[in-house]
Amino acid sequence: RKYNIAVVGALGAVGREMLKTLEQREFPVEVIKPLDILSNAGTEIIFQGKPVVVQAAETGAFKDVDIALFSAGADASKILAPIAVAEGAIVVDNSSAWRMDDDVPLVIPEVNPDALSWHKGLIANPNCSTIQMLVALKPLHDQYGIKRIVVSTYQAVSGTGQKAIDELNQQIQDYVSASPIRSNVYPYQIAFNALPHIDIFLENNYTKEEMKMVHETNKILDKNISVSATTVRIPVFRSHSESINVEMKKPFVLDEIFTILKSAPGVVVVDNPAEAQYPMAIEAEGQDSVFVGRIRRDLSIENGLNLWVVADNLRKGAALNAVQIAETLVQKNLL
Ligand code: 2RA
Repeated sequence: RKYNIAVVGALGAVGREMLKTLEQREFPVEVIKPLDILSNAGTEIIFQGKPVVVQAAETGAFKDVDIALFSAGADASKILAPIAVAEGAIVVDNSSAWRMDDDVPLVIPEVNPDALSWHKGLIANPNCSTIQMLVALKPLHDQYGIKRIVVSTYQAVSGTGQKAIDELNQQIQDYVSASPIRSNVYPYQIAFNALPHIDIFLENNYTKEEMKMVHETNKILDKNISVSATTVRIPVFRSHSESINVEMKKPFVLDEIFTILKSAPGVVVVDNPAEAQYPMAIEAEGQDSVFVGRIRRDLSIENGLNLWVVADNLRKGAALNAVQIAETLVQKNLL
C-alpha cells in the first residue's frame, strides 16, 4: 500500500530534509503534498524527479492526507495540527508545541517505539538535542540504570533555520572582507563566537532549550533521571555535538560499555584516541547515525561515564526521526 504524505513547512531547512529523507528511504508515497505559508504557495519543488507545486497549509489541505509531517514552528502547529488530525491525517510534529502534552506520545523509534501504540492522531518529535542524547543513553539506561545526566551541547546554526545559516555565511564573508558584521538572528555575532543562549531564558535562569532536554528526557526515558543541561550555539552549519556525563546506578566495566554501544540501534562508535578518531560535526552531516566517542570513565565519581555524541541535527535530530516514526506507524499498522 502507498500513502498520501503532507510536509508542512516544506520550504524550511527541516521540511526540505523531510522530503529528501522520504525519497532516500523510498517511503511508499502515493501523493506528496508540500505545504507552506500562503505566500510561498505556487513555488515548485522536485520530488522523486517530478515537479510538485507547494500549496498553502490551511484548513481543507489535509482531507486526503494519511500522514502529515510538520516542521512549521510551534505557533503554526498549535493551530494547524488539530485541524489536520480532524481532517483525518496522523500528524508527526517536529515543533515543541505538543511534546509535553499528556495525550501526545513523544517518540524516538530506537528508544520508546511502544509509545506509538496509544497515539490519538498527534505524535511529537523530540528536540534534536534530546534525540541524539537518548539514542546513545537508552541502552546504558537499560543495562545500568541512569541516575543523573549532565550535558553541554554545541549546537549548529541550522537548528535555528535557514536565516541563521545565511547569517553565519554573511558574517564570515564580512569578516574576510573586513566589512562591519551585523547580527539579526542572534543577539550577538555568531561567527567565531559561542553563545550560551538558545531560545529564551526562563525564571530559573536556564534556557527553554536546556529545560526541553530535562523535561523530554523525563517523559521519554525515565521520570526519575536528574538532568542538568547547558546548551550553546556555535558557528557550525550542521550537526550538534554534546559532551555528556552520566552517573549510573550500577557499576560497569568499560569494555561492556563499548560492546553495548557498538550494538545499539542507530549508534556508530567512533573512538580511537591513539589515532585521533572521535565523532566530528563535519563528518556527521548528512548521516543517519548518532556517533559516539571519547568514551571514558569519569574518574571523579563512582559509576561515572563521559561520552561525546554527535549527530546531524536536521536529519536524525528532526527529519529522519519523523520519517522513522512514519515508517514505524506503517510497520506496526498504527495508521
Ligand atoms: C535549535 N534544537 O537547535 C533547537 C531547535 N531546532 O535551535
